Amino acid sequence: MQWISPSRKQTRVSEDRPAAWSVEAIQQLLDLPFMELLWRAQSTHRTYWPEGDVELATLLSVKTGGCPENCGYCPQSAQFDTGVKAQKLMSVEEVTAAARAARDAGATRFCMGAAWRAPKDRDIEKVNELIRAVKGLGMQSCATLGMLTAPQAESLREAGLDYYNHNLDTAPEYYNDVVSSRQYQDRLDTLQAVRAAGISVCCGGIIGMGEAPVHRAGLIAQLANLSPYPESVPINSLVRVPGTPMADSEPVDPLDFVRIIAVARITMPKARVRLSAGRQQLGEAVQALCFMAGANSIFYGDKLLVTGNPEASDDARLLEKLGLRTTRSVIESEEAGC
Ligand code: SAM
Ligand code: DTB
Ligand code: SF4
Repeated sequence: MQWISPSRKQTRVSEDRPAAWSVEAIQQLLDLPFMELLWRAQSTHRTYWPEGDVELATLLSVKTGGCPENCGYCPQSAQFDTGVKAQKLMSVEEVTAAARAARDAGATRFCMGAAWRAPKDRDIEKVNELIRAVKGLGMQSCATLGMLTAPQAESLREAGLDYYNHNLDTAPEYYNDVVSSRQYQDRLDTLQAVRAAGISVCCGGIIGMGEAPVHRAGLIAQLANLSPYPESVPINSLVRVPGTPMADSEPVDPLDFVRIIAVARITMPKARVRLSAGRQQLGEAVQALCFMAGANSIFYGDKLLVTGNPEASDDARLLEKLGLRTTRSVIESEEAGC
């Protein structure tokens, strides 16, 4: 069974938004009184996502650590001493077992992450086998492997890849404070190759890296102005990992984080907005506000790539407490004709 019923298929739209979102317009939304902002975001959410379901996506680091890039937030960069042990690409058997366990625990999407700057063509061949294995289990597949060439993106698409995750992370003006081993344009080029290959785009960013409010608005403007905007938008709160240059960053004000989710929902109404890294620090009440603000996807499973995530059983309990249904349960009731 495929966990995508016809009514859940993502339609790509660009017409339900202004021609371009200015950073000022986004900043004005972010500065609204909190209740006004939440009301607007929840109204948009109800209009575009009447089922109100929450997608469960499970992450697996299929190739860990030893990355030559210097992204200041990342525990997997070889340039920082974070204690992460480098591991080579996992086998098809190992990945299949993990994907099957994720599916059996309720996930509908399986996301494979690799700590590469850019994969080699022979790496793509191996990842294609992993994609075919995940697709064989009836799950949506997602991969995040670093920069891609156009032929590599096409090869991934031919293997059945549904989504490619490649984050812009922050506003262009703040990017050089985050990473110096690549340029913002490199990210945009890969996103373009992914789009051209017909793969759905998963693209978001990180809040809490010392950026100013205008940079947060700038990130959302960049995402919302992609044409079309991404089908999935992961919003991460920085996980401050000892040994990374950003380990001592000021923690994000939780209500400011909720505001970012709300503005992502308003500006990209048809996207799955994913409440991503950093949920362990948010607590249940703030996560509930994020769902109110329009988050409708989470990473599900006790690990992100190398850092922790809430236990699946705690997430299941939270969704139950809030009366929120998972995408899987909505699809199953549709199929049963309920
Ligand atoms: N190497 C590939 C790349 O950079 O595109 C894929 C893996 S990379 C770990 C995927 C994304 O994870 C990054 O773009 C970043 O947004 C997010 N990420 C990494 N470390 C993080 C952290 N400490 N806190 C929050 N998000 C993080
Ligand atoms: C995304 O936006 N967040 C995920 C996923 N895409 C690949 C990664 C979060 C990583 C958090 C730190 C870690 O565990 O490495
Ligand atoms: Fe490498 Fe990706 Fe980590 Fe940057 S975010 S250091 S590219 S694994």
